[in-house]
Amino acid sequence: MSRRLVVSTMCAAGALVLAVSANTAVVGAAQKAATATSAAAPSRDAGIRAGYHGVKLAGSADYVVGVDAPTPAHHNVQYIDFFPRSGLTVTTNQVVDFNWDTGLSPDSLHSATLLAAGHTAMTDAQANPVIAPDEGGEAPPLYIPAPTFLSTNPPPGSGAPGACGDPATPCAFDGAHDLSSGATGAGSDFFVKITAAPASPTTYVFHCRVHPFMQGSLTVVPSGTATSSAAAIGAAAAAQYTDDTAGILHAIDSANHAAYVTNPDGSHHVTISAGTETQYAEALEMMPQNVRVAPGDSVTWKATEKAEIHTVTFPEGQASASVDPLSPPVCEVGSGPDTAAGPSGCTSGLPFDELPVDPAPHGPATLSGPGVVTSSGILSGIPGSGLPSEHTFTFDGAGVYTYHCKIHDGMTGRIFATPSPGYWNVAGDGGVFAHGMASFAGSMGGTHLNSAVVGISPTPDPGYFLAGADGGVFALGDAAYAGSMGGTRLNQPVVGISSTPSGGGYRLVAKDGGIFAFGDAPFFGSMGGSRLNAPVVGMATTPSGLGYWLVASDGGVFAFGDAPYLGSMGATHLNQPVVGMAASPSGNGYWLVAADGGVFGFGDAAYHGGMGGTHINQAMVGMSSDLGGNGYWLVARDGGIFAFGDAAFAGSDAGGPLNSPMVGMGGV
Ligand SMILES: [Cu+2]
Repeated sequence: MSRRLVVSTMCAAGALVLAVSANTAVVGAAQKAATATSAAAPSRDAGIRAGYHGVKLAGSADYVVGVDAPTPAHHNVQYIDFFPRSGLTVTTNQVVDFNWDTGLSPDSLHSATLLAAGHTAMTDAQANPVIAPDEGGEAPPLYIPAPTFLSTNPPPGSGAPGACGDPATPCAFDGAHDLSSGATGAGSDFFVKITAAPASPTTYVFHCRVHPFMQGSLTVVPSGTATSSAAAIGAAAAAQYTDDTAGILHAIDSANHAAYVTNPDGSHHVTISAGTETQYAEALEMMPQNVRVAPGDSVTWKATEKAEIHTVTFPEGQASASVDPLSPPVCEVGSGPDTAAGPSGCTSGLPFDELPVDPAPHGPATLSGPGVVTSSGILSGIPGSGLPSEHTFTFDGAGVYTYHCKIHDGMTGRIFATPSPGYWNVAGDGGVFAHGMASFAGSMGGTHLNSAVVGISPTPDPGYFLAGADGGVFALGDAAYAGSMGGTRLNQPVVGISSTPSGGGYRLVAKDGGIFAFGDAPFFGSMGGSRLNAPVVGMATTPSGLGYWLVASDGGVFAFGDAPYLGSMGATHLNQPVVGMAASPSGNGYWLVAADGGVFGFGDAAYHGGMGGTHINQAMVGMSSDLGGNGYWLVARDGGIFAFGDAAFAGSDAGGPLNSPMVGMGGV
């Protein structure tokens, strides 16, 4: 086992991001919530790339039409949209640049296909389907016809007769023949010169053959008639991008949750999403990307998109090439098996005739450990496709399982199978006490520390981070150190740490609500610089890692990033101060715990009991949800553990002498 120990004073400050956004004095809980929400809003907007306006006029083009648009930060979004989709009025001999921005999702694939008069997206999709049954009962049973993906003319610079598409040799659109760029992705351009010269204004549809309902239109008017202004086209594209992006980020927030059900035998069944969509954009993401289970648990992926297909394929990358539903291009042979398309192409004159598609699942439904090669086959919510919309795998062996979609390679996820239940308690001197299935990965007990340890956050790798009041971070076990505030003067001491679900980063929170973010944990705002009624005492992270909550000792809750605000105790009289919080694994709820053991649940974080009103020997200092979120543990200053719901009691440290009181806990 590797053991990476980082002493705080040796740590250079990493990605320091201090709080600036919230600056209003806050009074009651309602106002706190409102402030937190408005503080969070600008950071979401910051995820939208500034400066994209759909127009980057190249010297030789009169107009630019964006094909798809840059993916928002931290996301893999493909826009099923042209920018603008609203009509463009042009005239004969003008040039339109269809532009695939360099910032598109790496999985984006679209054609810009201009249709002859009288052709519609629907008639073109019927003539050039995305996917069709192979003729003659061949195996595999489906194929993608070449013309759907190929350009109608040879590519520019190829020297072949009719080659076109660059600024020097734009392809001619005469209005009588379809003209297609072929399917392509980020960083491409397709220059089209309008040669159609209708006597009266005539509208032509353009669309994407990969996503047939992604469409826009060109109206060609006789010369001398007014045409669109490039500035107006740019403004329309920018407004459309803002709307599309807000829509897909909202859809991602709705889908980015794991639903846990605990079975009678104690195992869990988890349901997550493979992609989500709006009319104009698709999230090519496994949501949540990182999911924690116990060995023996099963996970169901739901693919509900009506315009996209996906697979869930283990492991990620080339190692699962044998179960890829897409195989290399072939030439169609009238009788007998199709043959591989060679460099000289097919007798049809095309470079290839079709791409075979095998939609079936291959490999076991139960994975004995990471490295097992298996695939769901093609999943889709496309109505009438006959394709299943969900698939379930069971994870028997402990370990980290990587997977992805074989259609969209960048659509990745991980399943962390960690024995459960168990928990770690941490004391102020850095001592760590592991119970149940939680494995001990080292501690700072017995080491001289510059300041007291204030919290622990487990990672899936397995291991955990400890945070010191001075902002020092200690990475133990396989937890990967990503920076700290040790050695930097802080306005207020750090009071907690919460790692991302991947284990690739963490955030520290200070007493004044300041947030310090490291590794793969983006900063989405903080309460640093705001006047707080009560000090911040704890934090929790959402399942996506793209949001977090802070809690103050008066029970006020502040939500940032994709963390929903679901209520607080800020306006309620409490017998004892709040000392900690835990998020429900769905991301749709959280619990607060007070020093007297009172527990307050919000959202889907159900109340399973607490110690409020009961005599306890020592004050509570923290809490943790169990794996399924149908139970939780509380830990007291003397190491006493109180288990509720289906969280199993796995031992405590009460009764034994502690060198230093407990300050927090983490569980699985
Ligand atoms: Cu996919």
